[in-house]
Amino acid sequence: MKPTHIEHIGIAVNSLAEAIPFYEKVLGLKCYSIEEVAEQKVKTAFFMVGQTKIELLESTDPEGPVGKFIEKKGEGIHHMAFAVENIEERLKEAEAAGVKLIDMQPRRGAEGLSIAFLHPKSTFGVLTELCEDKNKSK
Ligand code: CMX
Repeated sequence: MKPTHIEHIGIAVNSLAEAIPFYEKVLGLKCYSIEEVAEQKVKTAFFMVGQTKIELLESTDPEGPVGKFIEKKGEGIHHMAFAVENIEERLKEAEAAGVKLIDMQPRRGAEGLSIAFLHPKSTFGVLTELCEDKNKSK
């Protein structure tokens, strides 16, 4: 797959309002965007660290993926996202390698990226996301 870099690390939190001050005041990062992704039942906050982002995830519905995760495991690292090129091809490669796909086709995620998830049961317990910025690769 040869990811170019870690695009972001997703961290599940109970409350963006409570978590953001740690990233801003203690780590000295700037929250540059807050966005609701209704389809994923989350509100997100983004910080840039070098080439990589931190994505804080607050659930908007206890039945959504982050709501269920927090209920089961509590706050913490929720997923890791790799930047790839030609995401459709990368998904086919993952499937051919026996990895269970959550998304057969990429869909639109936060910041307008094309995203697709690989199932944590196939990726050694880490929910893994592939993402591509189609605007950048044009
Ligand atoms: N990391 C690792 N393991 C996870 C996990 C995560 N983030 N989420 C769930 N699991 C594990 C559970 O612990 C559980 O394991 P056990 O069977 O051993 O107990 C198993 O996966 C099934 O968990 P579940 O609570 O029953 O949840 P579902 O099967 O309904 O869904 C998953 C799990 C990963 C398929 C679902 O959360 C999903 O589709 N995630 C992708 C979408 C997503 O996470 N969106 C939020 C972020 C959006 C964004 O970044 O914009």
